[in-house]
Amino acid sequence: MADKPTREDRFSFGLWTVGWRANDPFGDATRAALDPAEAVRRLSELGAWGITFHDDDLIPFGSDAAARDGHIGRFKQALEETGLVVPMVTTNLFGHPIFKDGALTSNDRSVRRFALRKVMRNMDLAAELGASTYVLWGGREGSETDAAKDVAAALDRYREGVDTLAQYSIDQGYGLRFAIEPKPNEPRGDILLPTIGHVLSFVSTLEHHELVGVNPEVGHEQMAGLNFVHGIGQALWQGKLFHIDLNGQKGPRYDQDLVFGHGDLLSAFFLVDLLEHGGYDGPRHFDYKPLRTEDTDGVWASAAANMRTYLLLKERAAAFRADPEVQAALEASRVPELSQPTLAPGESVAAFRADRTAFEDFDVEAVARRGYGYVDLAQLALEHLVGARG
Ligand SMILES: [Mn+2]
Repeated sequence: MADKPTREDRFSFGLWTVGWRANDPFGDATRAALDPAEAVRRLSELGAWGITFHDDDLIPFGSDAAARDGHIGRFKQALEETGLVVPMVTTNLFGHPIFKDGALTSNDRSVRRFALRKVMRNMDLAAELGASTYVLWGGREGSETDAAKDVAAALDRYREGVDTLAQYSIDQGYGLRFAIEPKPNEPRGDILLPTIGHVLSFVSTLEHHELVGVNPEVGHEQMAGLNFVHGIGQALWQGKLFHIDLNGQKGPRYDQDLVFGHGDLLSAFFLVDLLEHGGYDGPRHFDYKPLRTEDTDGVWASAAANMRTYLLLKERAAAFRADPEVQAALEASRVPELSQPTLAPGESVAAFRADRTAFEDFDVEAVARRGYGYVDLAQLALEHLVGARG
């Protein structure tokens, strides 16, 4: 069985996750407010490594300077006591009515200017607390009717906004990297930069593109019917997986934010396998919501469940990789062969065209008849996942 989580596992949680009071569009809060310092202490006891927050999670919107200093001071004291770190910070650009038409892409220019200043103020705090990643989730950047938003102009403003923030980090020497979080819808009817692919493409147009990557969330891609593991595979391939939001989701529906693995377990298994063996060394950040049915004890049980599930899947993925039967099945399925370039080293296009074995003399029918054995491979993975094999 998996060990207890330690700081080396680099598990982090949003303050808004364990602190969610469980108010939803149909009902009131079911839990009392959680003191951020208490969140730090409890997460530390459970073996977490880091805590993240939106400005308004820590400092209620509209707090005066004295109240703001008090909130930050108590939080910092808890961090010092526990040794918990703040690897990532983000901005709430969606809660207050001022952002009802978006922030960086609001049609109202004064709202865009206010939003940029709100982010910059929180970047100052992020740098002070030693954060290295700044997440941008544009939850209100979008529309409900296509009449309302000039998408090209909105993307111009989005780009201007991210370029301005990146320049601010450079000028201040903050060394922050930015991670844009895609989501297809909710709270807006349609959100700009809805998927990992949209973000990766957008980032390539930025002035400081090297400082900007993606923060994909399991449920957000699945809401769009997409394969999260493939999305993460491409983000890693492009060197753009700057951060990740782990949670659970049961297919295309509202954003469930379930405990990691409490949605599509098989996908969670392959995701952990990819993160552990695919070269990702960033935080394992949980962005989930404790079920509305749970009391305070249930909140901490759910936080522990996220980490335990990850560690169990990590253990299962390692056993899968180490199993000689799996290695033979991978060979039989030609999985390693995909890493072999299609052309030979130094082979010219002319030489390739002259190779009759590639085309004219190629036994198309024989190769077409050959099975790939992927079902065996999938079953081996499933058996490791459920603990039926070593
Ligand atoms: Mn979500």
